[in-house]
Parts: sequence; C-alpha cells; structure tokens
Amino acid sequence: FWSAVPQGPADPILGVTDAFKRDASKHKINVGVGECAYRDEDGKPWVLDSVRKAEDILHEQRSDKEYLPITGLANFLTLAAKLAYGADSKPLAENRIAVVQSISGTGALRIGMEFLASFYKGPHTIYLPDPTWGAHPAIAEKANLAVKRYRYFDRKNIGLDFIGMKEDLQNAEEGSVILLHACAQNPTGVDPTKEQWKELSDLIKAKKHLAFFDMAYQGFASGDVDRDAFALRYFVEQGHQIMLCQSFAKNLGLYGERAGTFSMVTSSPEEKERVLSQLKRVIRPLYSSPPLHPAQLVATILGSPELYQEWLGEVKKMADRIIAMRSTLYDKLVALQTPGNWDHIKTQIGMFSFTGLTPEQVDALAKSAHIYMTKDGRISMAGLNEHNIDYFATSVSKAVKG
Ligand code: PLP
Ligand code: TYF
Repeated sequence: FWSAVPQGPADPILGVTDAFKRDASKHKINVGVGECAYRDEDGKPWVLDSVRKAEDILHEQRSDKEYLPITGLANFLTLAAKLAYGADSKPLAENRIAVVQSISGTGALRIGMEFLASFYKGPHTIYLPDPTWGAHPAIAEKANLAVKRYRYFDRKNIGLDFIGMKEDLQNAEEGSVILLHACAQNPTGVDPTKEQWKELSDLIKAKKHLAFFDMAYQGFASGDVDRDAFALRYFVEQGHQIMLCQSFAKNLGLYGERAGTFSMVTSSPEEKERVLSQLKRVIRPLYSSPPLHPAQLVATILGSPELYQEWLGEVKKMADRIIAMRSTLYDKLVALQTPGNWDHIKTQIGMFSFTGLTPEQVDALAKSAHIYMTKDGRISMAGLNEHNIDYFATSVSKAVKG
C-alpha cells in the first residue's frame, strides 16, 4: 500500500534538537527548540508550583471523566477570556465574545482559520509577518487560505521594519486578514511600540482588514499579563472585531497539556450564538470535544485568588530570568569587544532573540563549540543560564570575529 510514500522533510526547528542530542560534548548548549520551552537556572524544565498545587486539588476532587461539551469547560472559558481581554472588557460584559476551548495555540489557529475559510466574506488571504512562527503558513494552507507576507523585520538594523509593514498592510486588498503576534513575536523578539500599535490599529481599521491575534506569550514578554495584552485590548477598545488564539503552553508551562482557546468578538449576543453554533461544526469533525484535564487545571489556577497570585509571581520570575540573561549576554559580548552592535539582545522581547548571526556563523558554532540554534540565528534565551552563559558568549564572540 505505502511503498510510494516519500520521506517527509524533517521539521527544521526540531532538527536542531536532534543534532544537539547526537553531540557528546559536555559543553554543549541547545538554544534551538526543545528549549523553546522555559528552562530554570539549572537548564531543567520547570513545572510551576501553582500548577502542582492545582493538580493536588484536582486529585483530591476525584472528578469524573465525562466528555466536555464541544466548546469546552464553561468555567475555563470565562476565566481565560477575562485573562486575555481584561476584567473590564466591554464586549465581554456585553456577552458578545464567542469563546471555545482549543488544543493549545496551534489548535486555536486551525479552528480560527477553518472558520474564516467557511464564513469570511472578505478575501481568503491571510497576511503573515515575515518572518513568523514556522507552523503558521502550513496551518493556513490546510484551511485553504492563501498566504501572503507583510514586511516585519529589518535584517540590516535588527529591528522592526515599521515603514515596510505599514506599506504592505496599506497595499493589501481591502478586508484582508492580518495575523498579528500579540506580544513577544516569534522568532524575532521584536514588537511594535504602543504608539506603533495605535497607528497599526488606525491603518487596519481604515482598510477594513480583520485583525487575527496570536497570543502565545501573554506575561512572558514583560512579566505582566496586563501589559502584554495591551495590543489586543487596545484593538478591541477601538472597535475592531478581532479574532484571538490564546495558548497557555508558555505562561503556565503547560506545553504538553495542550490548553488554549479560540475566541472572536462579535457585534451582539445573538450574533455570538450563531457564530458559536458554527464553531461547533468546525470542531466536531476535527476531534469532537476538547480534553478535560488541561481546562480543569487552568480553571483551578485562574479561579483561585491565591493560586492566581502565585502564578502571576511565577510568570514574572520566568520573564525576569530571561531579561536578566539578556543583560548578562549583552554585557559579556561588549566586554569581549565583539564586533557589531548588540543592543538588540537587550531590547528584544520574550523567549527568543534574533542574534543577526549568519548561517555560516551558526554552522561554525555547532561544529567548533557544540552550540545549537536554528539556521536563522534565532536563540532561545531560556536555554542560557549562569552556568553556560560565559561559554556561550565567548564562543559567539569567537564566531563573529571569525
Ligand atoms: N503561536 C506562536 C507564535 C508560537 O510561538 C507557538 C508555539 O511556540 C504557538 C502559537 C502554539 O503553541 P502551542 O500549540 O504549543 O500552544
Ligand atoms: O518556535 C518554536 O520553537 C516553538 C516550539 O514543531 C515548536 O513554537 C516548534 C516546532 C514544533 C513544535 C513546537
């Protein structure tokens, strides 16, 4: 039956981890993926205390294992929407946000894009930032949306290409779907400023585009969940009927549990009900209903004042450790008189840094220093810690000096 099935290409991000695993050196460092997950001071995965406590509570509760409704656990949906949109959100109070549980952020993207493909009256073209997370184009194509790119990253100045971005959004056909990373853009670590977000909101509104937010890192950028939701909430305040993919993989450290939501702002409770009825028809043939445990976990934490406060502290701790690593790496590269400007290491936001290292330098680091990162020079700051940062900075400095 299957003799003609060709070997599929390896995931370029996960390939980095394979190479890392094969390397026997004791100095080896993985700042590719695998380490896209947060790591503690000792380079170990960290399960949050708030999550452990929620698991204990759930264990005590001995709840049953009945199916969830197609749209997910009601209490979870309410709490998750409040976290994203803010407790004082107007459309939330007016009961006109349709929210469904999703298989983390990836599943939310698929639900949202399938819904667009079935019901969107505008052009079935989604504009993705260049560059963006590797899975975005594939998810869009599976949902039969045409993919176009808008300029986002200025490789020369290692920062936002705001002029290019505005030009491309301006020139896009009216009513196009624009995917925006809500904060901590993956892979560049470069976000628009508040003022730039305001301009983008005006432009997107004037062009009647639809803003489709991907929020995979709320809290991870600044350590403050409200500050990281600024762009999303501002757009909503300005009357955009946005769509939102929300992931709890990073900010709650629930990677493998697959907790998330997809939501969309509608114009009335009645419209919300119609939209929900169609979201159910997207979900039903995909996986029938979502998993119970991750929703219970998140709802237990967000719904308990004590666990919620504890979790906020833990998000801040993760973000602060990453910010501290940025500053240490910057200081070391400068102290080593590494040619070039390294300001971006400090100014970039979130887990990732686009170092500006060339593919040749990336190769050299793997061969001679056992340091692994993706070909585009992206590093995950979470892969660095007090024990390996000296070696990392010295090796990068050497690679740049050539
Ligand atoms: N969106 C972005 C920008 C991401 O970086 C990721 C994961 O790293 C996701 C979505 C989805 O992740 P998950 O499906 O694990 O929630
Ligand atoms: O960009 C990253 O590194 C994360 C993690 O197949 C990821 O989004 C990457 C690839 C993949 C699954 C997760």
